[in-house]
Amino acid sequence: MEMPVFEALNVETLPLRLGQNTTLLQRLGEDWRSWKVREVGDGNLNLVFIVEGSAGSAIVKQALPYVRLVGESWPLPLKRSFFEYHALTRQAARDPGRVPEVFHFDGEQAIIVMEFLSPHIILRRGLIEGNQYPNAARDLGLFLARTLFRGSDFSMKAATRKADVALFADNVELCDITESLVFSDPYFNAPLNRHTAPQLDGLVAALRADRDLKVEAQRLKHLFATKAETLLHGDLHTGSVMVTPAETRVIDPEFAFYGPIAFDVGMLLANFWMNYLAQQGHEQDDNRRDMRRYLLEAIETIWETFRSEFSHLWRTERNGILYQRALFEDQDDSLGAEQALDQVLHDIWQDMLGFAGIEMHRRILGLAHNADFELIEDPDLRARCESKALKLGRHLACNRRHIHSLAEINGLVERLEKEITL
Ligand code: SR1
Ligand code: MG
Repeated sequence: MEMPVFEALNVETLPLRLGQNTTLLQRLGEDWRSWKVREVGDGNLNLVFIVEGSAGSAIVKQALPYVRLVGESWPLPLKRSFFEYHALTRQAARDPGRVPEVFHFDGEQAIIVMEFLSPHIILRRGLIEGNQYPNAARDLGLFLARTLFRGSDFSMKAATRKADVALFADNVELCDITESLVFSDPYFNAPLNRHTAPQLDGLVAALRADRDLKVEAQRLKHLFATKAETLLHGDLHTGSVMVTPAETRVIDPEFAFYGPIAFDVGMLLANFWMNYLAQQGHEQDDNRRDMRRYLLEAIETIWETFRSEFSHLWRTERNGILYQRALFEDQDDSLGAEQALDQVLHDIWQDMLGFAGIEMHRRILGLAHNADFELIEDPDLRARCESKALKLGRHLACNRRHIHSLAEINGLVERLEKEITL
């Protein structure tokens, strides 16, 4: 049998190509010729279409065989769509209602058809505009705890988890992006790097010459590559979250693979800290004092919710091969289980701070920058904001074993924000 050839969709061909799919016809309406199609993808990798019919709407996401941000010179396999689909199904089971519902998956054409979230917007965009989302931090803390705990050996049957580790181990190329772009490229003059120049040149040179920082970045890469602890989202920044004032949904888990719990937590918190340090570049007549307070509180809420939900799951759903009840609760030693929980959370805390620091560096020094800083037009002002995040990132990565509370970090963040010099 001949293999169907991959073909990228466009707004004209999409109805013709998907108009025979019964699931879609049910969702969107039978008259596929009148579907309205818009391409809205602004991410680094894929095509994303909104399709509206007489009966409803859907998102059609298609992977391209290359990195959209860079072009065909950087090939990237279509199978990332398969991993995204499988991650979405697992996340939906582990934290119901938090990810878009999947309507249809076509592995050969790398297409996922899923729920169109409306009127949701990308959280990063909303935060840049100075909007507050009262439920987002708690929802994200719950998502982290539930997906990361329930995808681990604390909870899963060993055979199921090992099969899943094997399945996601094939997401090699997307892991390679993270391994290079996050953990290594920022710390040397890699070809695709860029930063705000010349303003940041001195600081960038100092960071690249910083032996302690380079060693910490590599220790964190070592952890990322070898600690297959749980099924990660793998790219959980504020651009992977969609919100309304009431609702929070997590999208885009194509980087999913088995790695350290602390990675998703650290990456997410880093993006809140970066948004905080970018606020100065976005405030105009509006004073962003309340917004800054909201962001620091959101960081505390994410972490505290994560801790408390993780602890709850530890006490109620710890049925995997690790820290078995037979050794603790069943021997009337609940205190032992609590002591072990403290140790596990302590390790996550220290590693999460490190991953957060490295994530801040790569968004300012590497290939993939974030809109929080990029949308600040004045390069001097942008560089002032970025330099604060670079310093914070270095502190978190190198001193994480001596940092004991978020209050301590948030105090430092407030002092940094008030600094005037570069
Ligand atoms: C080449 S891909 C660059 C970045 O975009 C994705 O969203 C990930 O964050 C990746 O590191
Ligand atoms: Mg993405």
